Amino acid sequence: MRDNSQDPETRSPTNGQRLISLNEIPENISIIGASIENKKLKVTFSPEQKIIFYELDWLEKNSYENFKPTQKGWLSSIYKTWGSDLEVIPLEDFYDLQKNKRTLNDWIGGVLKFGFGKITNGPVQSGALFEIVDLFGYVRETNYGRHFEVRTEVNPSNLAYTGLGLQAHTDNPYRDPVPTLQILYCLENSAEGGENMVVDGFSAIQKLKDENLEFFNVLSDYCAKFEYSGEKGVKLSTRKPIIELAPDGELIGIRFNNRSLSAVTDVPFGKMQTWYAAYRRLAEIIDDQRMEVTFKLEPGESFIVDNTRVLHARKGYSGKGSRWLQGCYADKDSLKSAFYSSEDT
Ligand code: NM2
Ligand code: OGA
Ligand code: ZN
Repeated sequence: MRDNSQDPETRSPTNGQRLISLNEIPENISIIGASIENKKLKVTFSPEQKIIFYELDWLEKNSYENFKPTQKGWLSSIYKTWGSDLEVIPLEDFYDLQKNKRTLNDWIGGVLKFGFGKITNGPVQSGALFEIVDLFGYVRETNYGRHFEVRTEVNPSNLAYTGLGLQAHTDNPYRDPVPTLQILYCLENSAEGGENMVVDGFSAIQKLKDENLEFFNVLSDYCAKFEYSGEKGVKLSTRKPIIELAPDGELIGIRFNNRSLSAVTDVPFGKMQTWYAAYRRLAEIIDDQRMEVTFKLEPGESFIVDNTRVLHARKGYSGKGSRWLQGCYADKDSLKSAFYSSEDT
């Protein structure tokens, strides 16, 4: 409690940051008096003889006696999982998001809850995707550039730059930290095919866990390995589990990308068969049409995904016509920050 005092000697009134370090608080600290005064809790600490007032609602909000982590794989209540029956997807008009703070905030809230969102009626203009990032945060630059052109190329450095279908995946699992948001913005899409699908990875993992606890455990207990070295001067490799849990068991991420999984060498010999069976079953769940929401982007439309949770896919395309998307990465911390800071105003 002493460490969490809100008085101006403990916390800066201008920025809220703590001014003291823990070793400035005497180790033999104790409370020698407590009473309610003016709807605040007044506490006297010895040996400092320091009197601190605590707002009652602050104490209530920060009470930790009810925190009981449940079983492995528990999901924060801010998320709502979904499948193909998802009725209302977070969808908003490009210019309404720019003009109206409340509209923007509701839409961001939806993206945080469902892990993806769509934007319609944007300009059919190269670089317009940056205007979406500008609504809440910053571009995450990588070896693919500040943004990348997703269209068919000769000698492609990545299978995304072909007309092939792409199984549902998360991007860049070979990177650590992984980009936590991706935006894909459509400029041309007259080719045959080229629809996009999104799949809730957390929902898929919950299904896997309900079906087979051993499968869930093996994919969260052991590291897979992902790599990318498709262009000169780049050799990315990361050892992470397909299902990522926080130390208290919270489900916090999925890494799934058939193109980038490398030889998995960190699963014990005796568990490898189970690991592959689990990986296969998870892939089947992910590929199940009952899990996916499908749309074909029109020029000027785009979507954003939480790349730690929602997988995206595309159907192959060919024939007359063309397809051109621009993509970029950004991060979820600023999306959350934009959402929660607007609650204060
Ligand atoms: N691109 C589109 O993570 C991946 O390798 C998927 C990424 C090349 C930036 C494609
Ligand atoms: C990607 C990707 C999908 C598409 O660029 O990461 O998955 O619709 N593209 O082209
Ligand atoms: Zn992708």
